[in-house]
Amino acid sequence: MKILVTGGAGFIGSNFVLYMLGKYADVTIVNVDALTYAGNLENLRSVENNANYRFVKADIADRAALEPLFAEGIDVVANFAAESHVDRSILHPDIFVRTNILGTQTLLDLAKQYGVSKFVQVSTDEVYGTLGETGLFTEETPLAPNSPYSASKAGADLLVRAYHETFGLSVNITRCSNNYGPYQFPEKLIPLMIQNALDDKPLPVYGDGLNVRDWLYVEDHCSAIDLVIRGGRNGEVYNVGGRNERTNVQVVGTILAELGKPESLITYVKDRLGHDRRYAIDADKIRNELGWSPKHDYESGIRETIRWYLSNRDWMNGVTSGGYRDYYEKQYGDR
Ligand code: NAD
Ligand code: TDX
Repeated sequence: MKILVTGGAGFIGSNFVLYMLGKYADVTIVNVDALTYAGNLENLRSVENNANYRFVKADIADRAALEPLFAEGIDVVANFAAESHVDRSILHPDIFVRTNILGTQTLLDLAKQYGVSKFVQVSTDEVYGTLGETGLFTEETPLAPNSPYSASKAGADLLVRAYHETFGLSVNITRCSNNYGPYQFPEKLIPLMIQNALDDKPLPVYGDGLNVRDWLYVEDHCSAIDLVIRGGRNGEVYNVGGRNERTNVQVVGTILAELGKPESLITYVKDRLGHDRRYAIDADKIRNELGWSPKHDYESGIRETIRWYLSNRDWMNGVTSGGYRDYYEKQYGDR
């Protein structure tokens, strides 16, 4: 099986590439990534000489750059590439529309033209909007995105649906809750707080810190996508989540305790605009239909993750300093 993975140099995409190449000898991966600020090829150092892996630097909205790859023959597209950070979408919505919507549509069009067997769109629970104190998002929950990021992801989901309904393209959409684990860019809550705590800097908690996220270890998201690629029913949406609801202050408290740092580092700052209050996923469909279950419980997964950042401070420092961006030049030159 030849899979075109987009955004494979990002957090979840790189974990997915490592997961698939580690698990299967008969899977070939072409990783297409534009290497924005969030793309880091160092994550993939261990597979760069693997015969079943190839990296191509390209923008998913650049049809001319992608077409030769589709012309070679692709079985499955797994579209991870996206602008992914809610705060950045509040500052610069335009790039979110370009990459997340136009980029997805470009890929869909090529998938249709070249007869790809399946298109898997890696979406997010944020397309459902926000929950109150109770309830869970199911696949039937109406889309009600609140940020430019989630609106652009919802737009992409609707285009995936439209290519299925109108052109008969075989598709699946996965909607996962918040991921944590190795290689996450330190703009997101968990790595940012770990880094600040290690540097004895204030930990900026938005609003009252009581917003709830449903955390899933990244490898469990990867195993879900693998199952959907192999067995997802054509046209279906699958929610993915591990029922690990935590308030942001709970998450930050665990990080401080684990690192032996004082709670006085917590600093409450101005709330995020349009800040969704609570996410929680009902993942019964993927559990029942595809036999998915998460392997990592939150309490040990978060500790394992904190230890990973502690023992990979070079990775973190490289990302923070921007030094990781030299890697492509050194490794790939003009290619
Ligand atoms: P990320 O920001 O870490 O990685 C995104 C990757 O996409 C980067 O490597 C970047 O270089 C690449 N990219 C961006 N624009 C591109 C373009 N125009 N062309 C080609 N490549 C481009 O994001 P992530 O956290 O790994 O998220 C991956 C996917 O999973 C996204 O689609 C996101 O919406 C979705 N998702 C993320 C989470 C989460 O908790 N992080 C949860 C659910 C779903
Ligand atoms: O400095 C911070 N302080 C803070 O209180 C940051 C960066 C975040 N937060 C809060 C905002 C959220 O309630 O922590 C929570 C998590 O924030 P993020 O890590 O930015 O994640 P979130 O906004 O929930 O979105 C993430 O999960 C769903 C990913 O970034 C998305 O790509 C994914 O779709």
